[in-house]
Amino acid sequence: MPKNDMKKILITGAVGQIGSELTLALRKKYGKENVIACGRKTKPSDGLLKSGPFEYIDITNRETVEQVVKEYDIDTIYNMAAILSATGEEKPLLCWNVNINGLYNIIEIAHEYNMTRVFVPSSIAVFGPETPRINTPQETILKPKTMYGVTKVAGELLGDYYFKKFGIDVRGLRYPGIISSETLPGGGTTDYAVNIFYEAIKNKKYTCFVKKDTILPMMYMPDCIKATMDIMEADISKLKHHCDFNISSMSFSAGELADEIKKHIPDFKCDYKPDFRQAIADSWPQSIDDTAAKNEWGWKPFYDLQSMTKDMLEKLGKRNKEGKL
Ligand code: VAH
Repeated sequence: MPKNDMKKILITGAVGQIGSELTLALRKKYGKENVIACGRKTKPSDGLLKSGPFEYIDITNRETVEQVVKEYDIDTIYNMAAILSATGEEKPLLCWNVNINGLYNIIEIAHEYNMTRVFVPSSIAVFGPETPRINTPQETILKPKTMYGVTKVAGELLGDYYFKKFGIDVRGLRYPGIISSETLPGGGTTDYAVNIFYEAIKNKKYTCFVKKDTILPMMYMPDCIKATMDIMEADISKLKHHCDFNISSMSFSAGELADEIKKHIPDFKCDYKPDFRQAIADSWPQSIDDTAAKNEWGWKPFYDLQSMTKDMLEKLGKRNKEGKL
């Protein structure tokens, strides 16, 4: 298939943390009328609504997805709808239903309508305490201790199965924690790394729900968006992996993040009161080996802790001055 063979794209979870920014990036590249943003119930922002078509669907209800696929002649799906790790521990059945039954509907529809490609996000949550935590290998033990992690391992295996059995071109990335300035995350263990910026600007103080020395792999949203679009454009003949690429850009502790923010807001105070999410964070890697992504499709991050912090504080500071934070 030619490289830019994605002509009509459906993106689920389009009002979420990644989905809301990915929608705008896809519209910029492929044309706003060619990207159908879909959400389940959260009202999209005026900006998102103005940027192109929006439809309400529920990926756990196959008919609602199929209706949009037929109406817009969809040939590519980015399935960004998901229940994240913390919410998944509070509501494990909902997590399974959305992340697996919903995913199954998406992949089966892609199969039935012979679609060009499907993007299925995975996560470092596929790893568990038995996995080497430093420079975690691409091929290693996957024994997650969260329902979210279980659904991500199952999602990778389902995608690979459909690729091998039916030739459905399913691709996926093991996202680290994603930090962004436009849409707050919801229900993730890494949400502290986003909330800290908002609180630092609004209140000059933040109580972090993991310990100061908790180190996790993180990525700034612009790099996440680039990786997601690059993998979907990659030449399939060069890919040895499909649904489970490790990707990485930086790792830092909650304390190092707070110190970097203090370089810009000197009187910012951060204290630490770990909750149930500490155990989830402790089961995940501290750093990731993404050699496969670099070799197979040229993955290369741009942002580091310093440049991300500067950009985040500039963007949020501007919105705060406009009374929009
Ligand atoms: C979560 N943000 O915290 C997600 C992500 C690696 C973490 O998958 O659940």
